[in-house]
Amino acid sequence: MYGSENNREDSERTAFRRAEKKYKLYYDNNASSKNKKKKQPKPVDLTEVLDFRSILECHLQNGALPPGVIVLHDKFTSPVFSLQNHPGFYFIPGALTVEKQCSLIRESLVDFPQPPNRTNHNAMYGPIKDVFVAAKEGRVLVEDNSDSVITSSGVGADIDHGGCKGWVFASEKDASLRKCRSVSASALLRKLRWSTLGLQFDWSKRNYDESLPHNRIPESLCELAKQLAKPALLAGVEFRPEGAIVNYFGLGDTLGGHLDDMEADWSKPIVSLSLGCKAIFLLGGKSREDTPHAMFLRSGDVVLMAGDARECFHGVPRIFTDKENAEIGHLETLLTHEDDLCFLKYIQNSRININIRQVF
Ligand SMILES: O=C(O)CCC(=O)C(=O)O
Repeated sequence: MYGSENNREDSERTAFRRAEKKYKLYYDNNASSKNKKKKQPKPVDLTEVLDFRSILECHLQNGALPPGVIVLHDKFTSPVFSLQNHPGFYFIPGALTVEKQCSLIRESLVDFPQPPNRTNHNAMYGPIKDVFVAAKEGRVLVEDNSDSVITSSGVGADIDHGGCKGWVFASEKDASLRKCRSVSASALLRKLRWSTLGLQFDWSKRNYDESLPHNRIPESLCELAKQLAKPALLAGVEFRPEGAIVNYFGLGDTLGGHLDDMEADWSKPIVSLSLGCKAIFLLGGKSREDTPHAMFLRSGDVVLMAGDARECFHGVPRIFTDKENAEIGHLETLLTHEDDLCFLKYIQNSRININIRQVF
């Protein structure tokens, strides 16, 4: 009782926390559902959530804009919006083509979590290669504590060390024969929360660790980010993508209010790409006491945060994975090839965010 009272106070202490709580997914225990087994999400009031897609449609039709919303560039690939009281914040609805969204989804699942890029699984298992493929093949990650050489016949015949020493992927059959700790690749994929590209971010020290092995950000992503960063840059100023964080969200996952303040030059934007299920993004002020604006982020939307906006708290309290609200029909019509069905299955319940930064 004491604990729950305390938690309630804590969760309602600041305006930002109150907004997070308002939009977060809660289940309705008392819902009079015919199917008692299926948990019902509590209804949430979305009337105050800014919808830049409808704002874009109205603006294209008759030039109208809701109070507080401004247009910064009409001549970019699509109009770039901002908020009157948030200099340095840019919203480009539908900036990514459907083809680009699909290729970024594939890369985010297959290529971006590959070593030397780090993921949230590194702390527990060390570097793991090919999690997505292993999940597709129904493989299991097992702790390899035997000294014996693994041969292609006996137990462990189907073992793939995949660059990781202590833990290795095995077939389900081999995993069951080995009496050691194991976790299915599909569980690892479900629990994948982040991967880092380019310069590796050390979450425990909250800084970039240049001593960690890393590859450069893939060229195509680099070029895309440079192009998208333009509305936030003065003419002739260059944006150098040096690090990126890929966030993976499943049902009920949230990203708490935070600042991205570990980069040297805050005049350079963070270029943030949304893929998959629709989300609610909160953009607050420089204090957690400032009431945040809530807005929908859909697959293909791009947000830039530069200058003053770099000092503003922001977070993602909600993703929508139900068919009606996820709004990923355009992905469903493109990811129909047999080879793409595994990506479709993942993204139907998930959201991916790629945010690209200049570090120095
Ligand atoms: O998921 C998003 O859209 C925001 C991500 C973000 O704020 C971050 O990684 O710092």
